[in-house]
Amino acid sequence: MPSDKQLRQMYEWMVTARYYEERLQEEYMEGKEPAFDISAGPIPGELHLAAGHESSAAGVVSHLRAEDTVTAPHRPHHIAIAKGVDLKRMTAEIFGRETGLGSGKGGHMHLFDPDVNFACSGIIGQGVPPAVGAALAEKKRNTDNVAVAFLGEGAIDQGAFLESLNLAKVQELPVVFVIEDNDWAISMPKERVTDVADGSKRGAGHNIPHDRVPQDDAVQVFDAAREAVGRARDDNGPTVLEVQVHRRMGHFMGDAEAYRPEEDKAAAQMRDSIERMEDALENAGVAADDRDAIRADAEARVDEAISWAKDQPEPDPSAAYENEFVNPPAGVADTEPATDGGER
Ligand SMILES: Cc1ncc(C[n+]2csc(CCOP(=O)(O)OP(=O)(O)O)c2C)c(N)n1
Ligand SMILES: [Mg+2]
Repeated sequence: MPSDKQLRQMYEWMVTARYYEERLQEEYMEGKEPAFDISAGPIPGELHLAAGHESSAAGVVSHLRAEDTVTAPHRPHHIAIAKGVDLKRMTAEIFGRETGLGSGKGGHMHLFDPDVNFACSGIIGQGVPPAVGAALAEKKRNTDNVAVAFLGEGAIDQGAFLESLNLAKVQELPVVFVIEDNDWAISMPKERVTDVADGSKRGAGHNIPHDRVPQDDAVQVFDAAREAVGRARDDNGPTVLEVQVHRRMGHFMGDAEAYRPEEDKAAAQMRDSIERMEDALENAGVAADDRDAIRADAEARVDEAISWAKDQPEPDPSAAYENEFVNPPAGVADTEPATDGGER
């Protein structure tokens, strides 16, 4: 059971993430309607929101420190916020600004903050092998730091995940795999791609301890994650932990979800993890005024980060070829980079 302080911290992360994404939605839709022009507005491109996933980040990251590594998927904001990623620079990145974490080139799916060892990627399952690599490095350095890879249930049949489980176990690495099961991979319901309802059982085939939290209750996640992270920190190897979360929105902003049964949409709205946290705080004797103050502080911080980010300069087009892995093909570097986003 978390302490009062930990409960407050979890609540703060959860309400920060929820409000942050509500504000991003408003900003994102600017200029995109009526025909949903995905390239228009201050946040062009896709935006995947994690409303309904907050409990998994809050419960797990409560047990982590800055030195621990976290990798996240394309729905990263709740995890990044809990891990302590700089909110202003993260927001500037989402708005494509020069002072963003990746100089405005990565966008919301590619946030990297080396100060708190956080990275995420739009490639499904991508973060899993690097988390295992980070765990291997920590083991070789003889630290007690751990790594956590968050992934969606849609990623657990990726070869990279299964290979990572094997290596993590055979080397007894300090890593926790956290599967956020929201029942959907874009428009694909889980039961159409796997016969295994409990994805944490992927661990069993590799002799890895595994657990599943059947509802998005941050306190239950906290308890399960204490064991999993503790096992890693005590050098007792990996764990697979699955958390039942809910996708309260479409896969991405603008997704009309024509494929999704109405009952499923309604079920995702029913018992919200943030309400559960409010009950937990109430039971722990944290007064409603205190909860309101936590929420108000979180909202002020988010509003400040968003207005700061919107004031930041856009990157100079001449920086487009900086920090690339390879030189541009012959002839490309001599041409002016396109500034209008159009075809060249
Ligand atoms: C390797 C790879 N294959 C396919 C995609 C396209 N894609 C983006 S999100 C997604 C579904 C992911 O589902 P899940 O892992 O359950 O995460 P969720 O979106 O539900 O949080 C897919 C297939 C991709 N980004 N990367
Ligand atoms: Mg999913």
